[in-house]
Amino acid sequence: MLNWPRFASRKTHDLDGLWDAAWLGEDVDLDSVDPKVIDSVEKLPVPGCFDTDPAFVGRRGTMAYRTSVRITPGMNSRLRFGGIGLWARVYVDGQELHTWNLPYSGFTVDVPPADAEMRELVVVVDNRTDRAPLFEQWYDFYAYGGIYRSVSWSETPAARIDRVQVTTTDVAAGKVEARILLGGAVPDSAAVSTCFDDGDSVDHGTQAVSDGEIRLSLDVPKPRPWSPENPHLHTVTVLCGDDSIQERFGLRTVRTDGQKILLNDEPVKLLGFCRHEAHPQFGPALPLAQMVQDLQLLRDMGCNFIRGSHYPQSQLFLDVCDEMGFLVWEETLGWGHSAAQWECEEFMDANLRQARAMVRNSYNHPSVIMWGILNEGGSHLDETRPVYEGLAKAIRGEDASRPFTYATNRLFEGAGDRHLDLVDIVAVNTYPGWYERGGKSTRPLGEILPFLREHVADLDRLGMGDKPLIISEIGAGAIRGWRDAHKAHWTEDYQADFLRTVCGEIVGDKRYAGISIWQFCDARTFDTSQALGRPRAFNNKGVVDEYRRPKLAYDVVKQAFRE
Ligand code: ADA
Repeated sequence: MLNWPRFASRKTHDLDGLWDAAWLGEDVDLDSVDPKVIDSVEKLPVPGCFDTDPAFVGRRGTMAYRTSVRITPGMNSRLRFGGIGLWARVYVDGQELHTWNLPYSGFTVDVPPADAEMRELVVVVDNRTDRAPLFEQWYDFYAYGGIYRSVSWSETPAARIDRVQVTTTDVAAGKVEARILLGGAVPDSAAVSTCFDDGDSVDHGTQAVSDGEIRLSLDVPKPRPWSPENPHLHTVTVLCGDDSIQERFGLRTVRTDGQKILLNDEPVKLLGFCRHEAHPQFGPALPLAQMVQDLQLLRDMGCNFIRGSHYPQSQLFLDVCDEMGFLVWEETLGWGHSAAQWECEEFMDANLRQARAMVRNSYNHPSVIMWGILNEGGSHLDETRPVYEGLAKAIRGEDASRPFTYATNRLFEGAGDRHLDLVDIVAVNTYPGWYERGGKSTRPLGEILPFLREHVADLDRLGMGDKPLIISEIGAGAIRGWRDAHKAHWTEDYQADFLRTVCGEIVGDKRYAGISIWQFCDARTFDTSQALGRPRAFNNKGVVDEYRRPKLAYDVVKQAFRE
């Protein structure tokens, strides 16, 4: 189910469902796979993760998926994949068309026309971490394998509209800029008309195409702003040549002003959680019902904010956030990078491709209010400057309408964080009272407030005190059901006291523009490198467990946020 954009004039085939599948093994040479001789003995769901299925649980290796589709002979086509893990090669009728190695990122594949009506699609998927330059075994979340987001096949005209990016320039007056991105056989000029919601269509005559795009300034009739309290959405239908597209967007602006984040020119305090797209039985292939339930729980706790850690989000999830009025930080895939990665050209190239794809896929979601990169990267090192600078430039080049950030845990390291001049919003991950830092206090809870205050002082020292500050991670682990009068680490009691202390400081203090507590739900991680600090091979810092059953801290946060 890929909801937006919609292409009413195209024949689009939804390929979600049960596909044929074959496990090819753990040590497959991917270049020698012959898509024509795949002996499919299994059936697997798309979207789905093969390594959460009982038959293949925990396996690392190669799965081939196959389906077929009846299309109009002679038509150009375009496949849309919402996201795969970790690596995929796409074949149609035995012909290799595309290889993709960016997990979680949506991508498209152009399919040449053929005389046949029935077309066979084979997708070979591999979940070995060495296939994907942006995923490493040391990350603190499990690398799932499969086609874990929706797939569709649409028949396209030779000259097509790929997307229309809508940017709000004046909320009250309903003024927007529309950037019509064309693809295929791009003409020099094209007849364009637009229509908002279910209103009348406006003819814009013949427009010149420049660099594959047409830009228009448009007025939205009966404009209604989008906000968390009133998440009103508009649609725009654009006809251009023989193709048409309908995009959904919200009228809202977001910017920073000194230490504040402004939504529609009003200060907003971000209160929420970091959230993994994870479930023990589905991995990141969460059913819509689970996404909605997650958002209902977050809303019940009084949250308006989600940090989509640590990768590009499901488009379906963002659609629901648009409709339910959540504010989202979307970020590129990454976690605590190594020295070797900074020097690797493939790493930089993959980051750039991924950042651009993320912005292009999510541009029209009003819920997405900021872009992030490189969670806990080496931002204290001068040698990482080119990567941070390159990504900041690439993201701002794609979208100048949203603030840019990265989550740092390097305020203290060496001379401190070196790249905060690049961000619009400073975001700090910090774990006082959980991970030991020099045994400064006899009771770990006592470490929390001094450390938070030290972060604020650090920012002033680094000359960054006039930017908005978000505590982008802070949390404590708790095993659900583990209660103890000593309130030791891992009890629900300790986590509850911990988050009461944290929220007591941050919620009411204007210096903090927001908080995303680590984390919403317990999420699976690897049972290797992290094993001892991660009982059950889960990151247990959720205020609900992996099945969304609340811990004591749930009500603590609810009380603090709702006040
Ligand atoms: C880091 C990281 C999170 C998680 C957390 C923890 O800050 O960004 O993904 O691993 O630490 O639980 O320690």
